[in-house]
Amino acid sequence: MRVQRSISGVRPRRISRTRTRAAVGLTVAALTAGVTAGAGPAVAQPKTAAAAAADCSAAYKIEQKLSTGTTWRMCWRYDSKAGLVLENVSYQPKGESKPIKVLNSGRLAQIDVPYDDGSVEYDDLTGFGFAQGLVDLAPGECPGGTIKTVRVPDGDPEHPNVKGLCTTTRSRGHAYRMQGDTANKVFQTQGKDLLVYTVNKVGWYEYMTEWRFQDDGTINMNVGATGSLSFEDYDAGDGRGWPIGKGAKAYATSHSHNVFWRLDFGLDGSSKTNVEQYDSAVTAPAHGQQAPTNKTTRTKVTKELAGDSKTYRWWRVVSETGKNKDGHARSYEIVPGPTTKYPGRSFTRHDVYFTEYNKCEQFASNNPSCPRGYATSVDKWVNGQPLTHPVVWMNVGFHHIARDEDQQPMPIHWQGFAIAPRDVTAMNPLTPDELAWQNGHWRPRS
Ligand SMILES: [Cu+2]
Repeated sequence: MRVQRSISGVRPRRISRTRTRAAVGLTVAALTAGVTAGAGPAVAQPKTAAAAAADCSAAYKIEQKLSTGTTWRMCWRYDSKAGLVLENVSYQPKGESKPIKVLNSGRLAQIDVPYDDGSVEYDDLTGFGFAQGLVDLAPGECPGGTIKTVRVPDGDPEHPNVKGLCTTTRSRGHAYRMQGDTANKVFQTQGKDLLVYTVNKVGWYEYMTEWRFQDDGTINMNVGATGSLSFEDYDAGDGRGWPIGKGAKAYATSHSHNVFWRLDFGLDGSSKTNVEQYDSAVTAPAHGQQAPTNKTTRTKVTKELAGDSKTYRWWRVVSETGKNKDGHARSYEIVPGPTTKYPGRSFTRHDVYFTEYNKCEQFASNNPSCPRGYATSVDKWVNGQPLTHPVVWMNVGFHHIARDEDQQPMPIHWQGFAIAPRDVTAMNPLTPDELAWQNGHWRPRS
């Protein structure tokens, strides 16, 4: 059996998951001060486009120019509940003279883990010491990159500084390919990503929180669960688990991982953004038409919304002021990942929430940061307020029915989503110079 790192100190971190929840009371009590404190420096939220570049001291700055010419800049800090928080995230592809701000901040907002037999439900971020579970990364775990040291708030007094934050780059294969005019001319680029990740151990699970910043402006955020199945959460086979030992016994109880992210957009340096929802409807071909028609409609989301994904529906966050060189409003589109929506809790019943910014609203459930009497989950914060500074809460669920292959260690299983630029640049940010004239309704040169 694995040996758990021993923890001493005033705040007992859950060392392994048991069915008692003694740690919860203490952890919540420690948070009465309001908004959770981070280890990093206080980072002011720039209000102007001029302040788009990440502003923080060198130790808390991440700046990476990828070999394809795109630079990503951001500040990081470490929150006592949320763990890694990325702030003032900006993107500067090769054709842009200055950084284009994307996010004021991006971070996890909860990992809710209810077990199918109803025995237990873990709120890993707010109740089970997710942030304090940051682990040291072995040198080989950050190939080609650097491992930064993180001071963990309320962490293990004997091990307050953890070599826990990896920043590195990785190839992702073709960014594009296009045949040129002659047979041997090919325009192609191998895309490069900046990766930023931590590993947080909660009980028997280890969660990798990964942020992937592509050179084309896309940001992928994913949580990967690995480590071990929670062996305390086995049962004798009540029909709510899967046998993973010899014969029909040693049932691992099925459970869900409902992961929430909180994104505070600051497109082009302003928090004033508009949310739009798009829906498309296909109708049978009319007489004389060769194909069914498809009509896409835009609905402006002017008030707080609990949104549900469906086929042909998507959302984007649009800058009120920033435009690209074609004069189009800059925006980021939300690209959902696969999800299994868990209907068991009010806060997990929707795929995305858009709420008006409120500093105390930090966690999607069991939010400890607001005054007494304030609702504690994101669904309750959707109550018709006009959106002037929208905050995006994304809920991605995974129903984990264990399998034999989950032992041992458990193969990492990922869940997450992406945001992709839509009209942030006037063309593909990786367009080779030779093709830069091919914008809009161009004609081949004769
Ligand atoms: Cu699981």
